[in-house]
Amino acid sequence: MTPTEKIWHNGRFIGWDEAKIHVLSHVVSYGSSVFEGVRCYETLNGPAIFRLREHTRRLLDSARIYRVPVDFSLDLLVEAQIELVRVNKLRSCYIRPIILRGYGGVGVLPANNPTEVYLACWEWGKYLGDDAMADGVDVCISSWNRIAPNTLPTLAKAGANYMNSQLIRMEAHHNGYAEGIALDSEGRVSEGSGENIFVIRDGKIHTPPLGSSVLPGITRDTVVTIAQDLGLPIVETVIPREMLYIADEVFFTGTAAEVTPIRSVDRIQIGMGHRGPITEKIQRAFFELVEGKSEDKHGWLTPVPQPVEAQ
Ligand code: PPE
Repeated sequence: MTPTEKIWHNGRFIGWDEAKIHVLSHVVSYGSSVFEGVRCYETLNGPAIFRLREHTRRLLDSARIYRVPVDFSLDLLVEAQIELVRVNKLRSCYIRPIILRGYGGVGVLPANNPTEVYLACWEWGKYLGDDAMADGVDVCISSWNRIAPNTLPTLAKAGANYMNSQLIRMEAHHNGYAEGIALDSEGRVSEGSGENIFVIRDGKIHTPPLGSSVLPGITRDTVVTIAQDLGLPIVETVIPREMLYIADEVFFTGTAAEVTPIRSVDRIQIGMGHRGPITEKIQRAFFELVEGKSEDKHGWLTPVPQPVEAQ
């Protein structure tokens, strides 16, 4: 990661190296953070942030679920992220808003632990490798289940959830796979360690419902909308594990992973063993949209004004 100049902290910009917390901050012992991942794309009209409002809303939803008080409004945080990209003079980047419980009281019950809000950004390339977008990736079913309901809420994008994601991702990596797919506590398909999943058979696209312990992905919602706009049949439904093995196409979605095809699951080849035609159609529509090459009919792109020097 190449550092950028500025990070936003509680309403003002500080230097990249100044964005530090005390080791006894509540978040360090207890995982009490919520965060986001947002992408800013280079378009013909300059940089544009994709679905910024929806990401910021989910950030505040995550804080609400965990009873973290936040003094900044949705509008203010939206404006601050636009300004963040502008002051760092980036044409495309990944934005990481983080809200955490800070330094103060000790013990699990947050007492006198101030809320700290940070917004950072940096340049980030392809999440699952450069060749993944065309060739697809090899994945496995994880031996770790996704977090069960009534343990940690998966509608919140909380730091603590990513201990589960780390187990899934590390196991997959050590066994030679690009990523792991977790089943939920009932044994149904849930999601990747950092991606939602879509399964296609006989022309019909399926994705697990929110009740299958998934993060309500913004890219997931984008792909559902793209499919509907293209007239492709798409349903949210509980998906049994073996459906993956007999699928024609499978792909991941996520802000970092974008739309990444899956070419094998547990070394069983999916379809022709590379990106399938429906995945390609959706992937193309996705990139045309985020890169501003097709009409932004849903109003998903927020332009970032260019710094004076770059004009
Ligand atoms: N599920 C999980 C568990 C998840 O972490 C992500 C995003 C998604 C689904 C897709 O959500 P969305 O980005 O809104 O479409 N994972 C983020 C973090 C990746 C990381 O390694 O950090 C991301 O893609 O930005």
